[in-house]
Order: sequence, then C-alpha cells, then structure tokens
Amino acid sequence: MTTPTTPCPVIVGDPFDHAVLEDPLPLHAELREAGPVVFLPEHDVFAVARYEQVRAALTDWQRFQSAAGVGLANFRTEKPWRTPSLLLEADPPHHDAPRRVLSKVLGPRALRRLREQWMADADELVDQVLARGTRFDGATELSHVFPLRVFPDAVGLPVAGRENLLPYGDHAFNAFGPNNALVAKGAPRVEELSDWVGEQCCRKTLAPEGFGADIWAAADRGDILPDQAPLIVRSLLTAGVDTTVHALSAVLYAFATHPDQWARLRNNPGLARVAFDEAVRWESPVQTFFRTTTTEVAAGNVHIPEGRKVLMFLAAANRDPRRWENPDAFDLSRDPSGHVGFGMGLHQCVGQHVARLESEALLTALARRIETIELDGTPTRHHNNTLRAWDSVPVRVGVAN
Ligand code: OVM
Repeated sequence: MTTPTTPCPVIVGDPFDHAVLEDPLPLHAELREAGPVVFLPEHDVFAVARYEQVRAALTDWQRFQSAAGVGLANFRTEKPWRTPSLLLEADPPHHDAPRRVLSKVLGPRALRRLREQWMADADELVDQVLARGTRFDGATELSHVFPLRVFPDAVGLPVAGRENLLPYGDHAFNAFGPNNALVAKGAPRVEELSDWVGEQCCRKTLAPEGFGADIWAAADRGDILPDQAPLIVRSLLTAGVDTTVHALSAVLYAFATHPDQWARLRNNPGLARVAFDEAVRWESPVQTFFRTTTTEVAAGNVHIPEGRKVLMFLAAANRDPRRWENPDAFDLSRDPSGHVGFGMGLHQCVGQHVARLESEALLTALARRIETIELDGTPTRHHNNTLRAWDSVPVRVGVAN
C-alpha cells in the first residue's frame, strides 16, 4: 500500500461492503465532510464525493483518464475482464469517432421515430398490469419489464436470449468494483453471457433496421472501422438495459414515497421529464465511477500522484448540500440540471435521451391511469458494486375515474 504524499483524510472501510450498498448515504456524508479529496486504504485509492471535485474530475479527461479503466482495476497493470469499451474505457482521440457515431445513432432523429410506439407500448403495459389489480410490484412488473419491451427491439436484437441482457449488465457493473462476492456470483456465467452478447453484435444477427444496423452502416460509410462496430453495439447492450431499469425503479420508488409529488405530476404530466432527472439526481442509479490520474493532481492541499485510481462518488455529489438546497428531498419544483448522475463532460451518458424517452413514456402512461401511489410493503434492494437498484418495490395504486 502506498501512502499519500501530503496529509489526506483517510476513511477506513469498504464502500462496496453489503451494509454500505444497503444504505450508502451515511458513508457519502462522511466522505463529503472529510474533505475535498480523501484516501480509502481498503482499496488503496483516492476518492472525491463533493459536487465541485466530482464535476471537476469528470470534465478533466486529460488529467483523469478513462483508458486505464473506470473501475478499480488498473488496465495499465491488470488484464481487463473483457476487451475495453471503445467509448467508456477510451480517451480522445480514439474515443471520438465511436462517440460521434453512437451519439448520432441515439440522436433526436432516431428518438422521433420511436416516440409514438414507445408511448403506446407504455400504455399497453400499464393497462396489462392494472388489469391484474391495483397492488403490484413496481420493480418486477414495470421497471424490469418496460425497457426490455422497447429497447432490444430498437437495437434490432432477435427475441431469443433477451433474458441474458440484465444478468450480463449486472455483472459488467459489478466488475467495476473490487473482486468481491458480487463479482464471484456472476463469474460462473461470464463466458456464456459474453459469448451470447458477442453474437448479438454481429451484423448477421441484427435486424436490418435499428440502432445495431445504424452502427454497421456507419462502418460502411467509413465513420468507424468495421472491426469497431461490434464493440459499439456491445456498449448499447451493456449500458442500455440495467441502467434504465434501475432508473425507472428509482422514479417509481420516489413517487411511491412522495405522494405530494405524484399529485403534482398528475396535475401537470409535462413534469414527467424533470421528474426523471430529479430521480436520477436523488437516487443516482449509477453511483460511482473511477478515473486514473495521468499526472500529479493537486486538489486543495492534497496531491494525488500520477497513475492513481480516483473513485468519483456521483451519488454523493448529487446530494452535496454545497450545491443543492435540501438535497435529500425529491422535489419536482427544483431544477435538477447539472446533476452528475449521467456523468459530465465528453463521456456523459450517450444514451440519456433514450432513457428519458423510456421514462417519459412510462410516467405519462401511469399518470393517465393512476391517481395515487403508495408503498405496499417493504421494498428490497438489489446490491451491485456500481448500481443503486431495487429487487422489489411493492405498491398500491388508486386508479383514476
Ligand atoms: C460500455 C459501457 C458504457 C457505460 C457504462 C457501462 C457497464 C458500459 O461502453 O460498454 O457499464
């Protein structure tokens, strides 16, 4: 273990421990209070948890690189569990062509084409759930279902094997953390799931229309190299399902515990979009990412040496009282823009508009039919080294009319 060269607050304990994953808020407060930069001896890494420092690290890609991996593993010295992502685990200039391509594929034109269908799909799902009764599980019956109804079709995936998407993503997000029991749990299926994902990225597997085909068309145009296309499709499959599933759970849980905010949305369904971003700020479905320093970096009076991992607590930044008034309140009247739940800077979530459309569709459909929503039992967390998630959110709703 290396000790920091200048005095730096030390926080003992493991942020990936089960007790912390169950309720990370006390640790987040402790990290923010300890100082602008802290040291975590458990994993021999530095960490930032205040909004100012998290945002600064996210937007300084030259000194906080992604190419050495955005998990705990340092790709300079450790072999990644899979070929690094061309987007997430790359820096300019290599990062830029794949990013440009994916950003266009997931851009406004594509979303305009999907909007009407996704709105209808959300109405249908909500009708199906309500036909079964007014008590249901918001996680397993809505948020775990809706993204899988619309997103794989939009990519152009065959129907067989779609049940692999969530377990693959869950493992990928666990793999950003330490090699703990959560990673061990996923290990037995890694090869099988990776093989399946690899096959879905081939041109011949993908439908002739969709995000997948659009990525291959970009290779035909020469915007990316043909051997880059499968890995860019892989980014969609890795980052596009679990994230939206858990973000939808977050917004449902937020409303089920804030009836006054649901009443507000009912009165003004136009608030669906701000509600989603406020829920992403409030719960931060993606809790953390790492960067690696490319030079010695001074933050306050702490000097982080070159080549060190820095853990960025997005979730803690999103509730930093230095930035947010009453940060623990889920409040549709605040402006949540500027939250770092989607990151910030040149790696900022390229699929965020897709996620917002999924959420807008589901919330609009729910607001049409549901007058009241409340918890109907104790929700249970799903633990993941990177994601804040729910296995179950039992709710009881009052149906309109
Ligand atoms: C990727 C990717 C991007 C964002 C998040 C992520 C597993 C993966 O490009 O594969 O999480």
